[in-house]
Amino acid sequence: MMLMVIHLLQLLLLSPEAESSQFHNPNCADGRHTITHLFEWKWSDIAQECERFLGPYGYCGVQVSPPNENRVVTSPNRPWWERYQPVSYKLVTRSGNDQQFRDMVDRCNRQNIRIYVDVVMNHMTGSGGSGQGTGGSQWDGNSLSFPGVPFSSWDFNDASTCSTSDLNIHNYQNVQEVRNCRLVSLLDLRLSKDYVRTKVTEYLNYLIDIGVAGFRFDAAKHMWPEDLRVITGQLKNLNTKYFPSGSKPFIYQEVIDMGNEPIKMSEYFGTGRVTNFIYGAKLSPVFRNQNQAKWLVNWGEGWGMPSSTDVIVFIDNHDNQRGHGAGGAVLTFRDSRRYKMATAFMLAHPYGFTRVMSSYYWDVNYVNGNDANDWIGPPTNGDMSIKDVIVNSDLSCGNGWICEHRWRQIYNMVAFRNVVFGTSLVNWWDNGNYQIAFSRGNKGFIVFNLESYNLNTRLQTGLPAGQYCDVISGNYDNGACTGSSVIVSSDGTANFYIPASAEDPMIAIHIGAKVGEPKKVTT
Ligand code: AAO
Repeated sequence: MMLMVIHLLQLLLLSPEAESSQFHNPNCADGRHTITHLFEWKWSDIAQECERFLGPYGYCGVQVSPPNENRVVTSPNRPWWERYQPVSYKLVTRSGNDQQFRDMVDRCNRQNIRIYVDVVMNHMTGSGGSGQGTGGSQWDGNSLSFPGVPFSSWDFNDASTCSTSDLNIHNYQNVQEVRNCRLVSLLDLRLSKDYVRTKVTEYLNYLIDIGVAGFRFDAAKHMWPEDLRVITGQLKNLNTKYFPSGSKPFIYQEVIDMGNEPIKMSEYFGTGRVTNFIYGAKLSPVFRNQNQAKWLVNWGEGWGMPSSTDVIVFIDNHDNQRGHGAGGAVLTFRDSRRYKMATAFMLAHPYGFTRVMSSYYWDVNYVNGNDANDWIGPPTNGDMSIKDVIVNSDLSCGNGWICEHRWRQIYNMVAFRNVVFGTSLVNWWDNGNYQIAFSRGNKGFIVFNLESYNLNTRLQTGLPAGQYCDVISGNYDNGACTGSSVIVSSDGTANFYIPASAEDPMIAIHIGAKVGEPKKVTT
């Protein structure tokens, strides 16, 4: 009997569920629940942003561009994607060097802002070519030599593991091919080898020691879950200077699974969360008036998406905002009115761990339906160094940086999410078409009008009586609303008026922006 109990206990401990939870926790500081991707920012700018904005406005953390040495691509001239072609694991890129990276991690952690590193470990540079990386290391893509690590031809998949004649991936329906051949010709590391695993693990543990909170695993679909299991099993706990002892890194894996390929998101839950690309692809058409908003009543698992705690969610990412990766015509900053609404919905809704994209501007140039400028890198100075992020007095950014994370309608919804966190979605209302509303427990309420006519109706908010600031049209500052406000009566109802022509046809209220009560952006 005793033996049976022990056996059962062992089974429980070893079950995928028990194992799966350990890399799922984002490690946010208390009361914070959203990260932003500061795509291509310099470390010195991110450090300042943690201090002057992200900390005070309630963000949890930042996804940073790959910090390790990459190939210098000059044709085209310094595209953003050169950073997805590693040369070594030294921390030297156009975003900054090792010392600047450490300074950023320390300064951000002091503001309760976590750093999540985009880790490229599926491959090194594209095949062919040779040169010096951003840190001065030599590399040779013909002989497969990367002395900065060092990796040599032994350390890559080849004809013995990949069956296509040119060693590239052609057929996404063939699992072996997707995981053992080269993604767009990128030299595919043999992660089944102990030596390769050790080098990658050393890099991850180096970042953990510096104080990062977790990782995005780039191209996870192209790595075997078993290899990731072994690698993550060798990771250290997070640095106790910033995190409770025993904390595991947060891991979210880039797996594009739209349902039409054999590789499934669920294969990766054992080593962390996954990027849910279905989310932005299905939410964008709703906010483009191509699918009725009333259907969002069971948004989340009800739409065939994985469990809330297994995913990270976002409207667009650095790939699909420019037609790379999952595609799917997602909303972006270019369609800002609809984008703000979709983002507000994401932040108000309980499903998933949320990430806000923060972009830079580039001129699109459509040729046969594709953007010929999809490669353009971040704003640069004459010597191709990355431009500083300038911030204006109205909180917006200059120098070509879009800074969606600084848009009022977005940062106030980041605070909304913090304030209502842990409550369930109640008081769903819709007009049978494109007007919807819902409460989060008795802490927050949001209404959207996607119709071409005005919304003017009385709705149950679930909130205590009082005057609330609409955090979409303004802020709660010095005890007063700078935008419009909503009066909730003692029965919890309030009247809402949203003209179809409103700048942002939505209203959001929560108990952290209630007149007469202290302002709250975290909980
Ligand atoms: C560059 C050049 C290449 C050159 C290469 C090497 O552009 O011409 O050969 O250098 O010299 C980024 C850029 C690449 C760039 C690369 C390296 O996007 O253009 O190559 O850096 O510099 C797949 C992967 C996914 C990947 C995505 C872009 O599965 O992991 O492609 N994303 C990550 C990063 C990304 C980065 C890399 C990986 C590489 O986020 O920035 O690349 O480190 C299907 C598959 C997807 C597949 C897409 C695109 O998607 O399912 O797995 O993504 O195709 O190939 C519908 C379907 C959907 C389908 C989609 C598109 O929506 O439902 O499943 O259509 O067909």
